[in-house]
Amino acid sequence: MSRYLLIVFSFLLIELSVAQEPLITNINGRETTSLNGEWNYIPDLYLTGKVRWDDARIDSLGLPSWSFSADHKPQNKSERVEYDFDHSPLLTVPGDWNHQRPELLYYEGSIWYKRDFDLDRKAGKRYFIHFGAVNYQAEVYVNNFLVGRHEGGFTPFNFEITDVLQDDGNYVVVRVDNERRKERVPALSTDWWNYGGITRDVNIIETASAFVRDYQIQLSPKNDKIIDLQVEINGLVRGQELKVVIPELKISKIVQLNTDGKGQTVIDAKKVKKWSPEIPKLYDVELRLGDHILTDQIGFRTITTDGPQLLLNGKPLFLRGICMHEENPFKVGRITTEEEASMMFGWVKELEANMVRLAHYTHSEATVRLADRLGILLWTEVPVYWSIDWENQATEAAAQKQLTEMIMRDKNRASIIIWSIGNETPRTDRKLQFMSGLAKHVKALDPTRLTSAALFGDDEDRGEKRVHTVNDPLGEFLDIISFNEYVGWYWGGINNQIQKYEFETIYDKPLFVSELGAGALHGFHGDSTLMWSEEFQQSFYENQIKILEPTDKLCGLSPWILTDFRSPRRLHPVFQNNWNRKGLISDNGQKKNSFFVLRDFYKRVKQGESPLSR
Ligand code: GCB
Repeated sequence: MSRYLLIVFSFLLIELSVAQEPLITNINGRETTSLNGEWNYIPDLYLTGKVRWDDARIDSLGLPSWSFSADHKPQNKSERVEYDFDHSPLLTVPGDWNHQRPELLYYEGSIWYKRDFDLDRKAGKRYFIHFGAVNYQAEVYVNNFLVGRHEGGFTPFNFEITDVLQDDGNYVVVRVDNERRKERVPALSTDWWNYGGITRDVNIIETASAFVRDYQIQLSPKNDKIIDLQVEINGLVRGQELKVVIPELKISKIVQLNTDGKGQTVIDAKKVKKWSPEIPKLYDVELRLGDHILTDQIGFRTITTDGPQLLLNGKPLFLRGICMHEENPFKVGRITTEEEASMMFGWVKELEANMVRLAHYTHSEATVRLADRLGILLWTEVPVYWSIDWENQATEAAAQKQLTEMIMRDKNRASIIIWSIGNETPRTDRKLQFMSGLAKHVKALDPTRLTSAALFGDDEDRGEKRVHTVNDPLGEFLDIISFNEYVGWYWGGINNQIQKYEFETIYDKPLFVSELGAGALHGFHGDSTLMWSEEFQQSFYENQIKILEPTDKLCGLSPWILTDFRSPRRLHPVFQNNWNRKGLISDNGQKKNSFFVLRDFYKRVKQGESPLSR
């Protein structure tokens, strides 16, 4: 075989052996070593560290020394090596690269990350490297072995590394690529910053040879006196038994495991106190396998619909919502800590809201777990957004994979009531096929929650009234009919003309306004017709409340948006400067007039003083 063929063959073998590993859930409850902290990085616009077939050397089973994954150091003073992690600058993980270095603010492409780590390896144990999220594509090398590759910027993934670990001198290299591409999800155009990098925690998980990989423990959607439990073990389980224990309820139950490591049972839930925004009760739930105990904190509640009614624990519910990006306006970057999420949720509580639409992608697990503890209801979404490549099957597979990973990670979180499969998508046959497939996929994975998507409707004049009807055929496949409503901003005339609007849907299902909003620069004042003024935004909100309050079937709204956020599409040099100004709170944490308008409305709804009060 020629040298060239040998190289190609070796690369192919390496590529083929890279399988996607099933996700290990509940990282909090496991033995972990954190790899957060400072990582050296090399930006690589031309992929120099990956593509150099001409000059390759195969080092036994590892990758060639010129590949950045090798972290190769010159072996003598004459050896030419054209990269050097040790003298390269540092980025903090977790964190997007854009806000950490001015020269990376607009960077889109590949960056190589590298760090050394020590691990006290124990005999008989297995090790996995786990990433909370990397935007968008990650290629992970441990000790110069490609252990796995992942696509999708907001969901977790892990790879087993047991066999490539060394006693000492371990290192991990990750090539992160956030290039926007037509076939990706999202695709080329979004109204948010394309923050790149290792944006969430990195951990090494230590497990026994057989361990509880994943489980779903939720009230049965058919009978709320029963908890359904499904569990899956990774590794050989012959002869082992799993016990589930809820100490506070004095529940202890053996689960029989099949030879494929799966088991299921039902648990009596008569004594369970239900989770709700008012009393967000969580129970410690233990899964005991051998001498190992995996503990989670789980709340039990039902979320259902009955015609146009939305019901939480069987009682009518109105969603006093607000949308939120995963961005901290103060640091102008991705939220990476619980403190930052806590700051955002603090504002949500001040607004008298009980629900947040986490737009437009999966936010971090820490945020969702915090919502569980605070009693905030959540809508969570995948970035099937605007004009993704509907005709492309790889795009469809990528969307489905992101949905699967989101549901896998969060299916035990009481706060999440709605899985959203997308935002503002065209009404075409192909999109219907694509997204109805996603809706069915969600139901198959998790029948205990509701599905939705932010849809479009049509306007029609009916005498004095102008009626907006939400009629997207996708509604047939969804539990909640949601639509983004920009009457008075993007359509329907400005502000004071919007009073004759009415809203309806052709479906006998709850109707939800997933967005409404208008831009205003904090501190810029004028009358209610002056574009960008706080008064304009304030009167927009006042009018919205007037037109929405009489809406039949309305089960809630989540205006756009809690805080101003960065967007490269927002180019007005005076009023925008790369900021979308539809926040109720400015980029320096100042509340605009409209914050108080919405807060007072939500107070009224909460106190039973609005036709929308439930
Ligand atoms: C929308 C989009 C959202 C945008 C918003 C806007 O309809 O769903 O992502 O940021 O409008 O401000 O235009």
